[in-house]
This record gives sequence, structure tokens and C-alpha cells, in this order.
Amino acid sequence: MKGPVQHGFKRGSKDLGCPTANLPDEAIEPHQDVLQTGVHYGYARVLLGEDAGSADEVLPMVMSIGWNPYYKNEKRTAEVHILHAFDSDFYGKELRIVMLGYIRPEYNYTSLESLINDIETDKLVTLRSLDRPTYEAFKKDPFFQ
Ligand code: ADP
Ligand code: RBF
Ligand code: MG
Repeated sequence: MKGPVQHGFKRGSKDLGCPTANLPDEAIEPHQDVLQTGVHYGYARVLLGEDAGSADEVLPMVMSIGWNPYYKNEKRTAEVHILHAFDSDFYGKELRIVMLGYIRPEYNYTSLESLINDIETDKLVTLRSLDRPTYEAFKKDPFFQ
């Protein structure tokens, strides 16, 4: 999927210590039938341009597709956390992602702490999973070039 990064509810970075770049509804819409609600991992690239250095590369990502029951959202959203320390925000820039694996369903949490703990586990699962040599090829996929 790809599309310009949208503004969300501004709760990712503040409450969770985990900013998530939101894909536009139009990016998700054609895939509604096949997209499973829950947490997925894969690769992402933000098209930042020449001066961005290592920030404009194919990077590991962990993604939440869901209704976000913790916040009682009314719409399914696709939020992408990229495992990279960016120097600044990139709203409006084109985000491209490939989803490679499913981690877990979406849960409703009784505390913010338990949500944050699970997200930390999701990040570890992502990095360990992407270590599998067969995933290397996706980094070079023409979709990212
Ligand atoms: P919003 O509700 O607008 O999505 P967030 O608090 O989730 O706000 O922050 C998301 C924004 O943070 C992204 O749109 C992006 O511009 C920026 N950002 C910075 N670092 C990252 C990262 N590692 N992964 C995803 N987004 C990041
Ligand atoms: N929200 C939930 O309500 N339940 C979840 O299981 C859940 N898992 C998430 C996993 C990851 C890797 C990320 C980045 C977010 C997850 N969230 C989950 C969404 C979180 O609530 C969301 O980032 C905030 O709503 C801020 O937009
Ligand atoms: Mg977000």
C-alpha cells in the first residue's frame, strides 16, 4: 500500500512513545476484504528525497490495523510505526509499505501500560522475524524504487 501520510489523533507519540504514520483511507479501501485486523510487520519507505540519508531507505515497520478499541475509535485505520529514529515529522510525504507477516489480533487493554508493553513485544517480534533471509528480497522490490 502507499499514500501520503495523514494527520491522526496525535495520541501515538504522546501517550505511547511510539509515533505511527497514518495511511490515507484511499490506500486501505481497495484491500478492505483481505486486510486482517491486528498487528502486522513488514518493510516501509518514506520518500523524503536525496538529503534524508538513511531515513530514506527501506526500513522495518510494525503496523496496527484496527478499530483501536482502547480509544473507542469508530473507523478502521492503518498505522505504521517505522523502526528508525527520524529527525523530524514527515506528514504529507509518500509512505510505501509491504506487509509480510501477521503478529497478533487487536486487543482491548485495561491499562495504557499493558498496551505499551505489547507494542514493545511487537517491535521485537518484527525485528526477529525480518531477520529471516528470505525477506531480504522484498527490500529490493521495484515497488520501493
Ligand atoms: P498522528 O496521530 O498524527 O498520527 P502520532 O503521534 O502518531 O500522530 O505521530 C505520527 C507522526 O510522527 C508521523 O506522521 C510522522 O510524521 C512522525 N514520525 C516520526 N518518527 C516516526 C516513526 N519512527 N514512525 C512513524 N512516524 C514517525
Ligand atoms: N490499539 C489497541 O487498542 N489495541 C491493540 O492491540 C493495539 N496494538 C497496537 C500495536 C502497534 C504495533 C501499534 C503501533 C499500535 C497499536 N494500537 C493498538 C493502536 C494504538 O492504540 C494507536 O497507535 C493509538 O490509537 C494512536 O493512534
Ligand atoms: Mg499516528
